[in-house]
Amino acid sequence: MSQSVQTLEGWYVLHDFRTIDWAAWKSLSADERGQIQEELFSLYSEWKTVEEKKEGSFGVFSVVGHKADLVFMHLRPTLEELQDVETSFNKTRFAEFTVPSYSYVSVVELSTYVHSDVNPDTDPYIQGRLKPVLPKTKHICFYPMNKRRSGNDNWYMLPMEERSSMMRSHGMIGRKYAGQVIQIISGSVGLDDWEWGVTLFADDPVTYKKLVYEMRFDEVSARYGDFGSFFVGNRLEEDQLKQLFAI
Ligand code: 76R
Repeated sequence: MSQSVQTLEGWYVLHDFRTIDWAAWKSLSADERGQIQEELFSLYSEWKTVEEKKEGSFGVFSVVGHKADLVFMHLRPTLEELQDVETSFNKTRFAEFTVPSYSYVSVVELSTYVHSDVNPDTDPYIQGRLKPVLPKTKHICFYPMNKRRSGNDNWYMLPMEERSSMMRSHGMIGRKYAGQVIQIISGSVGLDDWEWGVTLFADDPVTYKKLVYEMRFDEVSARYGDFGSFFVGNRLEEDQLKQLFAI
């Protein structure tokens, strides 16, 4: 049996994708739409407070294309708290005007393929990556992925050394994009349908294309990467959400 790799876990993550029922939304009076938004924004300000207290984080984004209209990304220390966030959204009146389109449950993960000597439980950099405040970039890109297990291309049968060396090469490519893309890798083995969620943040969406394309040529992605659906979106601050809701 190959040696597995130690992983560090941080906050739990929910990517909650919703499609807006525009016909129902448009049929409301302006007053009703206003009240419903007020209720939603009071929840939004609770999420903000949680983030300020460093007890979690969140981001709201529009999704471009037909896969969804909105994605709410939430991070919390426990799965129970994550569930509470989802349920309190579902109890809002606004939720009645949305249809769930996709969701993804995972936990922020750092693997130890690339070694460091620091104590992960106290190191501020590692702790900051495990319990991240979501970057306030203009765009988000999310997709789930697996490492392949088929025939001769079975990641999980490879010796530790080979996997480490491939992950080093992966990290080197990633590092070229420092300052342009921030990635949050969350593990979902045993939690959801894929093995990882990849969430990328950037101000220029073309950077997603360049980074993901460059990685396709790198062995760990070229030979061992299997990918799910890609979602790309635009960050919505309160004002932009209001604009989106305006009829
Ligand atoms: O944690 C670190 O930054 C150290 C190096 C590193 C690891 C261990 C790293 C760096 N990644 C790691 C692990 Mn990554 N990453 C992806 C994708 O589309 C694709 O081809 C793959 C999707 C992208 C775009 C990306 C970006 N990475 C992982 C793992 C866990 C693997 C395992 O345990 O087997 C996955 C699934 C994964 C996937 N990676 C980086 C990036 C970027 C931009 C970096 C550089 C980060 C930086 O140095 O700031």
